Amino acid sequence: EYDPIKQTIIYPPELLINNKNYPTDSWTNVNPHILSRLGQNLHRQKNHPLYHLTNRIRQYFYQQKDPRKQSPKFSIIDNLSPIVTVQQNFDSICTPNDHVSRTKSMNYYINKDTLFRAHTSAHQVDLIRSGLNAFLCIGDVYRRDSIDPTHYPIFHQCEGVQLFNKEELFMENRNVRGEKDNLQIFAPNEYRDATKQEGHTLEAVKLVEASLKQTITDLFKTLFPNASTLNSRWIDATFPFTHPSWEYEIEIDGKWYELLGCGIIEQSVLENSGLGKDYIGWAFGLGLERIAMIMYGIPDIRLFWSTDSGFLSQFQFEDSTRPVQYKPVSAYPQCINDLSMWMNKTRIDPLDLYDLVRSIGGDLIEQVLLIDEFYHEKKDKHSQTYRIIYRSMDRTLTKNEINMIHKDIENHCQKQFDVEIR
Ligand code: FA5
Ligand code: MG
Repeated sequence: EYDPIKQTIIYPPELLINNKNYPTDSWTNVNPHILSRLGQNLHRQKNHPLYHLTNRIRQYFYQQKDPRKQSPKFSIIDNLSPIVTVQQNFDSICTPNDHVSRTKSMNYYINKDTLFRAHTSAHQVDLIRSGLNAFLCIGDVYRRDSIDPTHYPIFHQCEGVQLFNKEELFMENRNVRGEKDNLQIFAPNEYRDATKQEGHTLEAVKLVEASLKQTITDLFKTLFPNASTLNSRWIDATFPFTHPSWEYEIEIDGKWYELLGCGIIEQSVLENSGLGKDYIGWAFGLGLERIAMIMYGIPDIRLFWSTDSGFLSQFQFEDSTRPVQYKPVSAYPQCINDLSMWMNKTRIDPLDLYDLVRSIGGDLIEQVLLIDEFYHEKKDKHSQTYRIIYRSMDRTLTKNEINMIHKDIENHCQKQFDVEIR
């Protein structure tokens, strides 16, 4: 319910979301648009661009094996609920109580204790605590943010975390006599400055930083075939849960795009996970839409939510490594008409039908799909149903205009193929 005077939504005492009741309070600010998008899981929807992109990221990390076990090093988690606690989203990763990122104006709260996760970092501590030393966590995240072609209130992130103990970090390092160096992750009386946290040795931090940056630059080399011709840069950044921290940007047509945030995990975050004594690690958070927009040339972030077949059909393929460049579809509405036929003699080759439809409908035909085909024993006849999707690039077609073209196509089919229109 909307209160036109206060211009706010009036909430009932409880909200039922995903079969669970949540009490509302003065923090509640979720809206019907957000709730209506719940559970779509675009990243797990087959043939969606975000599905192809996450497949490619999975493949890249899957190749990295644990040297002792020869099994993949990284676990991949993509099905955690986006409804999290304030503890998970902020406290667990050491976000100060007065930090701006907690405000109502930046997040979608269900109530003062519960919100739609603002980032996949909300799951870092739980996943580390569950025993994972290297993982990806993929999911939808929610933010009240500016509205423009690259920002949308729901987008997708891929979190990456890798932890190292002393053996793993310094494995390769030996001195001139072939003995293992006595290198340490932690040292007492160390200081915090721009390059490292207090308690960490500089050599440990530099190795973790190198691993992080190498992992990310190699990932983008596999995602962007032209990576070597793209300019990229590391920008110093700040996050409450990493130090030092960076953002990674790439330049396209003279504009810089921020693709991710990352850094050396704050030791207090690892302490919250129960591993603070032995491990050091890196973490990153990729913005998946940003990467997919560049990879596929998708000009507007709203398109990821499109159910328009002109958009989705461009991503209908099995091999996620296939290079695709998105071709803009018209802004005018589609009109869908089906064509069902009994074939008196031989089955129609769909390619012949496509030709015929195209020759009559011209550029008003956006797509033709063979959506049903069977053979009827008793009638001894083939049946086919085609879905014809009409759309003009430059105007809204009238129903009447389309019916005339469709009728024309039916007449030509009867003449050319010896069929009965059903
Ligand atoms: C974060 O969300 C941190 N959790 C990332 C991180 C993880 C840092 C682990 C350190 C360690 P940030 O708010 O910058 O950071 O978002 C990360 C990425 O998400 C951005 O680089 C951008 O690619 C993408 N992004 C951010 N806001 C939006 C938005 N409104 N729409 C689309 N993409 C966005
Ligand atoms: Mg950022």
